Amino acid sequence: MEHMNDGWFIQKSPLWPGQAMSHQMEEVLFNKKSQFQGVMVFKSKTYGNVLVLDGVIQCTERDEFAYQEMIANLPLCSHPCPKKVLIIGGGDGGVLREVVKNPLVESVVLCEIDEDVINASKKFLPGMAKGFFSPKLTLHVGDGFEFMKQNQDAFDIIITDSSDPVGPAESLFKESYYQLMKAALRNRGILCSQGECQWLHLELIKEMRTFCKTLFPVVDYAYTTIPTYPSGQIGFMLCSKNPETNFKEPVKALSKEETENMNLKYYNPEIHKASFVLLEFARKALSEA
Ligand code: SPM
Repeated sequence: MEHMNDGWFIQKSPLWPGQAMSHQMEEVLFNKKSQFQGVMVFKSKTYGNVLVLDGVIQCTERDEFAYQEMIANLPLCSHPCPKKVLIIGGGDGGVLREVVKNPLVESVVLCEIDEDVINASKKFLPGMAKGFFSPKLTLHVGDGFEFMKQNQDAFDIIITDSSDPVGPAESLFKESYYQLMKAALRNRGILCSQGECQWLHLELIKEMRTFCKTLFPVVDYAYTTIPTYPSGQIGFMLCSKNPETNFKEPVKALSKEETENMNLKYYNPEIHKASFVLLEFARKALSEA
């Protein structure tokens, strides 16, 4: 309840010191301490239903597409044949919903550690959770590290849709996790991971980019804008095992018709290219990394 005051949800964390964003609440729909974290869904006044884990907004019905479409399509449209996809995390189902839209994708494994997130999302975020009903899906409730140890050289694409680097997701921002993803990827595989915010976490992004460059021949960083994440944006770390990958130029540029048929509201080939153009202070810092 520390994040709620007088009908407002206040997003405070040591990860963004000295700032806090608030959303007016209409009703708390779900609130439980799961085996791993606090899981809450509330109905907001202007952003629809909102999923909160350990006091931090994960997605809102109004702006979730800005994140889910980008973390899914940046890697998918950078790979010539993304047949087998693994999603680590992503228990709300939104990234899954985007991945299964791609006709080249034949199968998807979603590995989420917290079943309470999946169940709450199915009930209160049906627009995101509809991915769970795709015949392409194999759902694995369990630990991503353990899953990848058992599944090496298996995937064309690995997407890590995690919460922030505190609590259950902390290890997903470490080199040992990227080593495991590298081993779980096929020969020319690509990964895309939640990569935090240029305004808030530049040191962490630099550190990650530095160790990624020791593991992969191609590493790049892109971002999306999204009102309900602190400072209004979040980034993606992209790595490829294929030295010929150029993330900035989609190998598969979706036509206007495909964009419409896939019901995309944020991603298109121009946004794909533009998302790698960094703010000057970040470009400078990362080019030194
Ligand atoms: N499928 C949506 C899950 C979202 N995963 C990312 C959540 C990040 C929330 N914190 C953003 C803070 C940015 N510094």
